[in-house]
Amino acid sequence: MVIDQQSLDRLEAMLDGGPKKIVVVSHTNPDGDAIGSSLAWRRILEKKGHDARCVVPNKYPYFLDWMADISKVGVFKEDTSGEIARFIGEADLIFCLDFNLIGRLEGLGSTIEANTRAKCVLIDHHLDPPAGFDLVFSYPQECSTSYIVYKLIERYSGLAMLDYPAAEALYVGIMTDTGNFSYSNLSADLFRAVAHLVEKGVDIPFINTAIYNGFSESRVRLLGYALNDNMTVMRDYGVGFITLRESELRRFRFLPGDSEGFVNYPLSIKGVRMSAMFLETRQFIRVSLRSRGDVDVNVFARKYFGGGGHRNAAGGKSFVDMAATVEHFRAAVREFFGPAEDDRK
Ligand SMILES: [Mn+2]
Repeated sequence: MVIDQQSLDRLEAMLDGGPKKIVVVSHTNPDGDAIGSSLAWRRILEKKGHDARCVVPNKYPYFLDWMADISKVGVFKEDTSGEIARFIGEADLIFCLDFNLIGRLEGLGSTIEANTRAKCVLIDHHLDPPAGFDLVFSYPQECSTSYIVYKLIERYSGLAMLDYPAAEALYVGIMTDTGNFSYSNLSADLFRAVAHLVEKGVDIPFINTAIYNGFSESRVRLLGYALNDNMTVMRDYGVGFITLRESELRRFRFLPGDSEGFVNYPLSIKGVRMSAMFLETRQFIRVSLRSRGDVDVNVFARKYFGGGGHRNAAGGKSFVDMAATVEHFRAAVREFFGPAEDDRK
């Protein structure tokens, strides 16, 4: 990927002329890429002399707790003092990382929109066309926002400014968003970037253990339960899905992030090319979708669940109960893939 000179010039113009108040915002239910890209970009902005803060709508998953600077990430939902809203109100610049619709940030979104003075810059790799930004760095073909931030740092400040904690944060984002380097959007240049992060001291076995072997016992038991009791495989379509109701989540003392990665398990079954997970929350059912090859779950998520994302990883919401959601999904699968072999006769 190449960042064009004109956008870079505009970014530099926005950041020039003395220290600025800057907010680095990422999406609801922040994942490794959201947090990793934000922490790294904030560090660069700070090194450039700016007063920069990371803010997310709700709490990040506990398996990221070990990351440098993470305790300084502002969680908008948990801030009863209004301090985060004040900081956003005073900000000169707002960077939006790893999502492209401010409307999806719920309460945090309206707080951002209330600040009409701040310029909004997007850095993202989701497919939906971005709207309402003053400057856009959107590269939907790239594996992660963290990789885009790496390329941006390379051009904007130079990689000498990338210190160990920032390199580690970017590695976490790239690793988690590529399924530990197993998805289809990997390039030789991405591995050159990763090689550079390793040169900066990134300790891969340590990070792997921290992210993938840092779960609670109840999370592992919930996974076993979800797969054994709550997974359905629609063999004729090569589709598998998992349901998790609120009562079940309570039984396993569910914490945000606990279901991270569950949706990938049906895809590990031979012949399954699309998987879904339905996670019940108080307000709606969160729908996660994954696929292999050219099965486009971005299209599926848009068409049937009012969402979107990437070709092989997308999400949406359902506002009816679990039984109705599953029925809607089954019908959607039949329509999306056409009649199965058995139905054809
Ligand atoms: Mn991402």
